Amino acid sequence: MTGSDGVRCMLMRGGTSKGGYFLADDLPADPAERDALLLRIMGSPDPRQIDGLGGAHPLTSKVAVVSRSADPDADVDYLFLQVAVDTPEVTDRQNCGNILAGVGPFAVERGLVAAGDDETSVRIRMLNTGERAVATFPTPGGRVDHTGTAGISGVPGTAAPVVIEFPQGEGPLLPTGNARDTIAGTEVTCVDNGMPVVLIPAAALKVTGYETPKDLEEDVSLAERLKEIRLAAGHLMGLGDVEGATVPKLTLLAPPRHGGAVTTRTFIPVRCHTSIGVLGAASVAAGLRVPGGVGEGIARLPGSGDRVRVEHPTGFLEVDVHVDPGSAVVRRTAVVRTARKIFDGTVFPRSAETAPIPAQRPGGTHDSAAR
Ligand code: NQM
Repeated sequence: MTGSDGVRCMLMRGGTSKGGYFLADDLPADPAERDALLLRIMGSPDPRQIDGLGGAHPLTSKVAVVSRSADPDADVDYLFLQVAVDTPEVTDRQNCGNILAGVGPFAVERGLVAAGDDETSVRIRMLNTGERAVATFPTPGGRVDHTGTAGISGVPGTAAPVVIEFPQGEGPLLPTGNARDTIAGTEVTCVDNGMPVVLIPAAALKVTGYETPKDLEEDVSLAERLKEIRLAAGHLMGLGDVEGATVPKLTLLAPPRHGGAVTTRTFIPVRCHTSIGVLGAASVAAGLRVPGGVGEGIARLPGSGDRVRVEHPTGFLEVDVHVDPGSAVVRRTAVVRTARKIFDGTVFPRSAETAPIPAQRPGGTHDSAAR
């Protein structure tokens, strides 16, 4: 399968991310061949991804591979692939809860799951982590309706709600076994409620936690501290060498400013998220509920109920999370997202034989024409 005749693909927004959704059968079965094809489809490596579907940011350079599940407890299998923007890398080492929001509607649109008359629930096995999710969304008259009145921070306008429930996970919430660890001289809480995340008080890194993502990304000494913490945390969290990996994420914590529980700035892991990932927020919310964690004294948790409002650079994300206080076991996590089909059709990958084009040519014909 070279892709020269094109590949069936649906471009969808899932939560605050965007990516190509594919049936597994429409892609090569061999992971190396599949990844090489996806790089050409997304236009990587290239900081602008000018020759592909990617949007020149990790949040818009994502792929969902979906198939019928052989597991009797799941309807479909979902494999998430992060396609790097400016390096030739595709990784399955992380999951993505935003792209997950489009998986149920996509499965119905592709005929993998029959739609209910009013709404449909799709049981999803997430192959990256082995965890499960159930997505419920409106299907009036047996068809997916992407329109609706649900709004989420970071996305203009409204769309149909996708309610995602995560049952109790099997892995430990605290991968190091501790509510607090000291890494590179900084007290952190390492947590995993679907996404490995290191919680760090912003003040410990001499920032306020209210800066813009751009300002934080430009802070070279902050980047160095974060990298040092991340590499050490990777080993402590049992993830091994995370030098080239996209996990763990790093979330800076500061007191809330808009009525929520906490302010966050999340590094994924180098770029700073313009909002926050779904599973990232689920991990933050669960981590704040851990007695003795670094969120104590920073977060303002509601006195009752499971809802935690996680503030981020473009608004907030609400997560329902129930943590058993004694055992630090997460019993249930749920979020509301929206997703939307943007186009459905055939994507034509860049040719495999194309040689890299020099950025500037003598005489600069292309560049000067563009100016
Ligand atoms: O944490 C970005 C995103 C994500 C991941 C990232 C996500 C999640 O916003 O569930 O959704 O952390 O790389 O798409």
